[in-house]
Amino acid sequence: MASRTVPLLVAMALIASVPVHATADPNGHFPAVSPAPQDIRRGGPDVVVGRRAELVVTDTTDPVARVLLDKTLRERGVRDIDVRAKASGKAPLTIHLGPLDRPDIVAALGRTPIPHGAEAYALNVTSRRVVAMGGADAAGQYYAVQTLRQLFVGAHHRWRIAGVMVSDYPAMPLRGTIEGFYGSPWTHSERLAQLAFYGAVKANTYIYAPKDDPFHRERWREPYPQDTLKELGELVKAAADHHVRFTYALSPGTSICYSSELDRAALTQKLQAMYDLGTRAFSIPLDDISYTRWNCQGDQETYGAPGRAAAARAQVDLLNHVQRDFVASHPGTHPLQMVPTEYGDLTDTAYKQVIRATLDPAILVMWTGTDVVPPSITVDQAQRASALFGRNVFVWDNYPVNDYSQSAGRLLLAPYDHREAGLSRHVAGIVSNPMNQAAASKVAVFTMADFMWNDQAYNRDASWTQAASYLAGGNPAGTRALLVFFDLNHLAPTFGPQPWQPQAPALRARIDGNPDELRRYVRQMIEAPATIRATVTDKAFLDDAANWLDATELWARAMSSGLDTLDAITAGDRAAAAAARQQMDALASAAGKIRSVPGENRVEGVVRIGDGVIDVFLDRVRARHDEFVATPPSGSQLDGKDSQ
Ligand code: LTM
Repeated sequence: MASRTVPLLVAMALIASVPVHATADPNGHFPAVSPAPQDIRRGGPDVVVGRRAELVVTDTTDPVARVLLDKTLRERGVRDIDVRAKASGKAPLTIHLGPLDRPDIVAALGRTPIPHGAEAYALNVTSRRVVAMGGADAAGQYYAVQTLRQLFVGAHHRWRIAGVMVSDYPAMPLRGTIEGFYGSPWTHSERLAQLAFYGAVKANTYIYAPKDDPFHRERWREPYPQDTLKELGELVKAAADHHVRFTYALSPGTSICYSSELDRAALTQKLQAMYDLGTRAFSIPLDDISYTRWNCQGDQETYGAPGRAAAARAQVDLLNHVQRDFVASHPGTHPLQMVPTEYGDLTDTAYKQVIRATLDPAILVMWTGTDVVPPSITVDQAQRASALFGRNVFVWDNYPVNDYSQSAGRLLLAPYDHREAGLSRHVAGIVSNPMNQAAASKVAVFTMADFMWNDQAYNRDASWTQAASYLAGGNPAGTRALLVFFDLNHLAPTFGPQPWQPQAPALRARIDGNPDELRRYVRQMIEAPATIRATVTDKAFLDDAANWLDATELWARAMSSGLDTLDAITAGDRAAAAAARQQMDALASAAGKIRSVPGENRVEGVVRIGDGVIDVFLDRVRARHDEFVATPPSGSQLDGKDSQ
């Protein structure tokens, strides 16, 4: 075996040194990979995938990555997978998976630039039908396979792997979501599906912090019932299976007595129960609580009269205690995270001064931006926030969350935007706070994960298209239909009157443009719901979006009748104009009656689709028609038509 292996390694090193075509491939001659890798370039021709493959793995191979690789190959028609510790040199396709420094992987990576740092990986597809995937750690190996999954081109039974070299690593250490909204918490199966999705988009963090889980906030002292604990244990395990860090958050601020030994013990007991399930990351959110009153007389005696500085002293006491006496004494536990009570501004206050000066430097501090729902986050703002809290802040980004009144009746499906490239240098990471609707949140979270991995390369439209393609399983018609649907749900509100993302920009551009083009687009809107239902296999997404899909079709048909009305007016056909107008009004009235699904949107209401654009267009048609009706027919009337 050894005598065969050495020449193979030499041969592979030679292949790698053969000069190849371009460096980066600006023409996109290989599939788009999301999140965009730091460095991807064509290294040689595509490699054909047949029924047989050899997998070179050792005990240094990440088991989770290996399972994913096996699944990937089988999905692409590979039936016969030969697993070995050393390559035979005879297989039609050989795949090496393991650490970046394993000799066979080093050799097969050839000229591929070797990345460094946590979660980094390199991947090389060589013309000798060898694929090398090496990770800086177990997560890196897993991410290499997640990239490989996107490199298959062709179709059923005729698959190829694009001949590329990839050298990749995340820009931010912490990337993912915080289930931190008000309203009905996600279900167990929704959470399991989310964890798999995070793995696919290379997000490594899920923070469990549902405001309306009573055991998380209002009844924080009480242990979880056994069946809930069992489910939490399953989540911890599922997270690990996707290289996601399950982070348990306990939010005691509504009732805690900071100076009470009993309360501190209750808090650490609750964390201990989660540690025993395998949790190795913890957070103490202290957002949305009053800090101008104490919950007990003891705090008044220990910290003085209530106020910002006193609140910060009490919180720091508790948090430093948890970091020192729980986190530091529990092997494998990551530094504690916290959400300050002042989480959404850049004002230096007595509260922030105490946090900055006395909070254990190991503890991560979250920050939502310059507001609760900020319209933008700049590098300068992040730098200032990091200076105020004395450490790089961890961004809790309130997008696409829809638990507040301005988002009543909405799905927020716009791509991540107005977050400045370069943030990765000044923040510890970003997590999305998603919608009550877990599956529909995938659209925004997909694009956010793109930004978190590689903020410098982030392109909102490209990422949005990739998100649509992901949901449509690569189906082009499904992807197009989803983009039309997303556009009608593009509006992202703030707490103020001005939304931070505009509504339906693509439709608005067509309304302002060529009428024929608008007709074609309205037809696409009418057809989009049926196409989406036929192509998107994620049933949970279809359920989340059901009422919005129904509303889309009705509003689109109303627009179509509106266009008919305008055409009839142009033709001077009074009867046809009246009939089309009547139909338009009936359809708009039916569309305007569709409401959000009870129990889903925290703030329920009429489903809003393309509002401010469709309704404005229909009003314009009404005004035009009213004017037409009020104008006496010119000349004689023939067959109910005005003379022209
Ligand atoms: O944003 C933070 C830190 N806390 C709460 C969230 O729980 C809530 O989901 C968002 C949006 O309403 N606003 C908050 O203040």
